[in-house]
Amino acid sequence: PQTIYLKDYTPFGYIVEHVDLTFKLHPTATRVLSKIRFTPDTSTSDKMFFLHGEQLKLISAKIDGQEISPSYVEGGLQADVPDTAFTWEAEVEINPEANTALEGLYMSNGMYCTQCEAEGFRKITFYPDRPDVMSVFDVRIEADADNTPVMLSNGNGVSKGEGFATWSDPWPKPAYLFALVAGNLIAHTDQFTTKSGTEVDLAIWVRPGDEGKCAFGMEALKKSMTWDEEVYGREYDLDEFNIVAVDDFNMGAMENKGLNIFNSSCVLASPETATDGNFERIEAIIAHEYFHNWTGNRITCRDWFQLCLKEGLTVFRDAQFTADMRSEPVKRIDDVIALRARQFPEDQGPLSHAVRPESFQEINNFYTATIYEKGAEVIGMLKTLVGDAAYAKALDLYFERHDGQACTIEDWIKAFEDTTGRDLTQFKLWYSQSGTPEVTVREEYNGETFTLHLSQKSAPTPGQDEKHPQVIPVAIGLLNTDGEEVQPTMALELNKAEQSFSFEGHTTRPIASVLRGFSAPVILKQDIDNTRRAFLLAHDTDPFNRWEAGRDLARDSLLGAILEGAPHNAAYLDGLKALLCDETLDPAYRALMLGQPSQSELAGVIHKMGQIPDPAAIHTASEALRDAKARAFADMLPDLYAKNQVEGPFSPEAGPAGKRSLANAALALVTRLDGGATASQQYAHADNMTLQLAALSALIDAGKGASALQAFYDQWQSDRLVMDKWFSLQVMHAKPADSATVARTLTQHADFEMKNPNRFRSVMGILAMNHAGFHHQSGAAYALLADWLIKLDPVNPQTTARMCSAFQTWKRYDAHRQSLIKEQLERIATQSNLSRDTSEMVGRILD
Ligand code: B3K
Ligand code: ZN
Repeated sequence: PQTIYLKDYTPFGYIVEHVDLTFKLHPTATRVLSKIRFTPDTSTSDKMFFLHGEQLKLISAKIDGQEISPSYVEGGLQADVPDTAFTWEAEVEINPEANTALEGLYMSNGMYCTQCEAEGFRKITFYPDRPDVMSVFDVRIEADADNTPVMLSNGNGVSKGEGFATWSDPWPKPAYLFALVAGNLIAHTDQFTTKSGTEVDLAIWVRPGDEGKCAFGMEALKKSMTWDEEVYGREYDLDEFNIVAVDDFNMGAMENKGLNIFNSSCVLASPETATDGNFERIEAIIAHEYFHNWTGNRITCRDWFQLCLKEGLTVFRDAQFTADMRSEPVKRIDDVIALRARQFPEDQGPLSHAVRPESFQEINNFYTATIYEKGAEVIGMLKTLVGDAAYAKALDLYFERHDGQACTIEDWIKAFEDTTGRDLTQFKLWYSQSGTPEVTVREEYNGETFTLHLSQKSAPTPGQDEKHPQVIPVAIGLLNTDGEEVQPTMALELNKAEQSFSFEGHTTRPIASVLRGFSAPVILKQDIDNTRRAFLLAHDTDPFNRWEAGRDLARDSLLGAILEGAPHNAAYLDGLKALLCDETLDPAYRALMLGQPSQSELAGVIHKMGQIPDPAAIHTASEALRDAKARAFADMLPDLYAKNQVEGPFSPEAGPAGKRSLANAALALVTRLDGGATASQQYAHADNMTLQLAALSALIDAGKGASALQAFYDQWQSDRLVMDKWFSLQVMHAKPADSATVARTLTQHADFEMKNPNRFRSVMGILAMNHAGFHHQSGAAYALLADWLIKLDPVNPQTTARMCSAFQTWKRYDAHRQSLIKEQLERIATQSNLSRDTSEMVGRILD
């Protein structure tokens, strides 16, 4: 396969003035008629007329009304065209039903649906399918009125009648934002008035039967619209905003202009069927896609190397939104847990790449935690460095200067340089240098001056042997021994390999709280003992670092147990106990405090220490620490559980959700003591999915899940999203030696569907997340996953390629496991007709 390089960017030689599309929908033979007005772009020199096109049957092509015979080339066609404005017309035939890759126009349960980002539009018609080609689109859809009464596309509805509908989108957009949905759909509707007084019709379209699961998403949408007006001054810009829920979808959702398409798992929710975690995620994804209207759609990317321009910024914006709607510290902690779980392993293994990569084979492989989450961290650092007011000014300038354009990271950075007068050249290394920097802190005190000696170092990553010092905002605060702040939070700017920062006038030695709020995506190395950590756990005034102190204690306790067979750290358990009883603290925050580093995170830490992680030992120690907590907190757990029961009708708001999460965390520990008695009561009385699922998990862990699992199945077998949970839970909670067998058995279940990405992930994706099960020494799980990736690749390359990352950490493990994994990777690599997606991923992992 061909490698594409950032440095090779050249603009398209033509301007697309206008696009007219007519769709004659048919499940196996859809006709797409296009009429496109092109003008040569006099500012460019490249006058080769190339249109992308894949899997299209060309019926006819015309230029200015004259039939032509274009020449087919790899990935599209070329034609001789006039050197003045001309009209291109084509008719093509496509087969939506055969499209199991879920890219382009496809069918899901009888409904037509599109996914065009990144390069799916070329599977719909011949077009310059690149994000820097923007145009206005008029669309006419024709379909059988009985089966397909609803027909939607981007922009505003213009007309509709028996068997047709027309749409017009006045905002120039790249083809990746094109969308069409048609089928038998029902709308949950509402209205929103923008701050300048425009009425917007809102609708969430679902399959009949799902109408009752839209209300929460609609509220989230209205909150997002208000928030973007208030915080970023951004208003919505069309007369209508439509959201559609579709069951078969490769990712979470898609921000098509005026017509967002969602994986049904990311929009449909009711108290009975969705957990608190689902509600929070739905609210965040609705916000994320809505926010793209400005950061992504009005201002888009020049090329796919600039993907973080829209994704990093939009993730950052949705995180701000969630922090405002819910709890800021809880959101920050959740995000750091996710970053360490997903981005750190990526950045420290063979798939490591820069936030703005320099090359790729298949762009779909670069919708990664690095582009999204590290991309958002980079924006957070920029905001910390320039300050809130300058950030707001820079954003205003960015929107004003670049509205309607396809931009680069240079444009983004320039908006900050021009508002602040700062030179951000060194900061830009965050976009080009891959890997997770390590920041080491050493303290010095002479009776008056307290000094922090900071240094930074980055390990080599694929293609980048040498690293330069980056600009790292290290937020710190100083406490006295009573836990009072003697230096409020301030950001130190570390921009050299080594640097010292002194604080004068401290007649007693202050206690430093370093990297507050996780002010940079780095690994902090601080030589402090557990007494200091216990002090910070009890007293740190920064809620993130207070949580982090507990996390560090837990990690050390686990490492001691895993590597030296040491008993669990009593200071950790005592400190944690005091905190759990502290009713001045938010229950959601206390629930997070009860957590501990995941087994794969521990494996990563042990690997970084230069040792070989043993998944079985890590599992044993993790379970033992949970047992130790259950015993140490035995006297207070029933009370903690009882006090955090929520009375009254279900509300998914942060307050009650936090109480449920603390009660459920207590339940998991109580179950270790009472063998499942409390859990079976909770299961019997649960009237919402959060309580029902937590009880079911606890029962499975107690070895008493069989009848509840059957009851759950009987209750929910007709609800696809709940059934995904039923599949996941069994794999997630399978014992290490049983995991592969449990997963294999589930793939033989009548309700397992490999073609539905949610269902596939709920078994195979979860298997890869069951650390001790996946890495069981038998190698059974490696082989099972590889079997299924091989089966899925010809059906759905995107989802297959994404799941190959389960193997990305393979070099952490012992020679036996490495050879087992290598064998599977090589088996995948040598399949004939392997997709470009999967072959790139496997190639990079093996490299
Ligand atoms: N922009 C889409 C992701 C498209 C993925 C293409 N493989 C969703 C989002 O980030 O909002
Ligand atoms: Zn996005």
